[in-house]
Amino acid sequence: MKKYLTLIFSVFFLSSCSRVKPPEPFGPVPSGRQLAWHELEYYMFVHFIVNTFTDKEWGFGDEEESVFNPTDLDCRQWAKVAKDAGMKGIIITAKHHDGFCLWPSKYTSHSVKNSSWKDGKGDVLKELRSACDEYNLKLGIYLSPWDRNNASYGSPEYLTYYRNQLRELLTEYGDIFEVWFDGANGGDGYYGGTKEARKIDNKTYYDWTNTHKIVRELQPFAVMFSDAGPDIRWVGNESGMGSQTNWCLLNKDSMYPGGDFAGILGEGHEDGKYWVPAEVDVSIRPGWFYHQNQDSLVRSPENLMELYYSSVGRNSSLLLNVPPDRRGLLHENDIKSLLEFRELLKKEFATDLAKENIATASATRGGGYEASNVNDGNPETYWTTKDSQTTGDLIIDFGKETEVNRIVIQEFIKLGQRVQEFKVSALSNGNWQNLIDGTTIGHKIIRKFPVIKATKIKLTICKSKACPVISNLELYRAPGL
Ligand code: FUL
Repeated sequence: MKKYLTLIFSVFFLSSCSRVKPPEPFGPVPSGRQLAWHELEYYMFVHFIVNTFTDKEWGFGDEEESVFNPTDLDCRQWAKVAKDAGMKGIIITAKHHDGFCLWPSKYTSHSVKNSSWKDGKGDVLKELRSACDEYNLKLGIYLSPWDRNNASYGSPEYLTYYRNQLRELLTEYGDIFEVWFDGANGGDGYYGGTKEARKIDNKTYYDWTNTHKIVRELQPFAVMFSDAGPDIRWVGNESGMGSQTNWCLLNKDSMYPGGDFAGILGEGHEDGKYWVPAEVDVSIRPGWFYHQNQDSLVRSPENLMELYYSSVGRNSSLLLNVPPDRRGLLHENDIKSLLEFRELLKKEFATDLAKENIATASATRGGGYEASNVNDGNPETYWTTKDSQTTGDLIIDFGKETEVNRIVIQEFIKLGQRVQEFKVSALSNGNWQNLIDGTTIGHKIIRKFPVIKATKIKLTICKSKACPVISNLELYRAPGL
């Protein structure tokens, strides 16, 4: 008995001596649903509605339901392509500004139920749900707040309609990972035949607080996107450009969808009170909807790679739109580009040169927070310093001359986003050469630099709001220079 007690005591004593307390979280931190979203990084947007058949980008709202008639609609093809392309989910325009619904909503006749597709018995949402399940993809919905078809748009009655539709989508189609609230509103529309311009006050009309409650209640794990969050923010442009300085933080209290905030959404707010990371939404074609005359204008695999660097590589996610054609299929040109891009990605990040090599740091917190945590492949471990220290060097020693031209860096964001300035340098021919000057890191950044033969690579944290907490560092020799 005594032997056991001594053993238990010594194990307890030793482990409590060697265990050092982790840093306290600093500033806002991501919620569980936001953390899960950060992991997705790359997913598909699907713009498909009456516009696909009328060759428009914004339908007026007066389109006959019969216009919607895909000859060969196959959501399994979309899902297979998304999966093969390396994407983690699909967000579909359940309803765009024209008001037509891809599911047989109880609250309107303006939907697939009055189209000629499947004699009005079809439901695109249902088909997409089962395709996503088959290919293990997440499903998200875009439900346009602006509705150019609905007669009550602009009155309080419309809000009830909108929320009823939201409830339908959030209760009848399984788990939804993201709900996309678009801020666009051009004013004029069909509006039940009145064909007039209707102005609403973006700030007050939609009473977003109460709409958000519905999402939280029915799909507690879904993140909500808009210009102003609450969970995920627009990046401020539709050209695929994340900002190099990119805080996951936002002072969103006085912000709302459709407001004039594009200028600040890229960088976010360094002193932001809320965790609201950026999502880059961009189309693989010039338009959001399919237009045959854009078949030759599909982004090349190389161009998609640039988008990847300017989104995922800049602490954002990439929501890439791939619009189905009039058959209801993703077009061959788009598929080719997506799959070739996937191959390029594999080659770009083929072998992590930091892994298996020795990582050291100018200082550590000790007791489990050593430099070796940044290249152990475990996202839950990290290198950090004592609380009083907000700068430091992290060095990967190759042990021999090694060519390198890419770096991936991740902060352990569960403890907040901290780093304000960093640089990367290389020990080459006995001298330290500066490769990169940077600002924020966050969930992930990926940076390019010209190929250098180095024996060591050093990440210097020059300025941080609190002790830096780095969970991952990868190095690559990508093809080319
Ligand atoms: C915009 C819309 O007006 C476009 O049609 C598209 O849906 C894009 C993603 O958001 O605000």
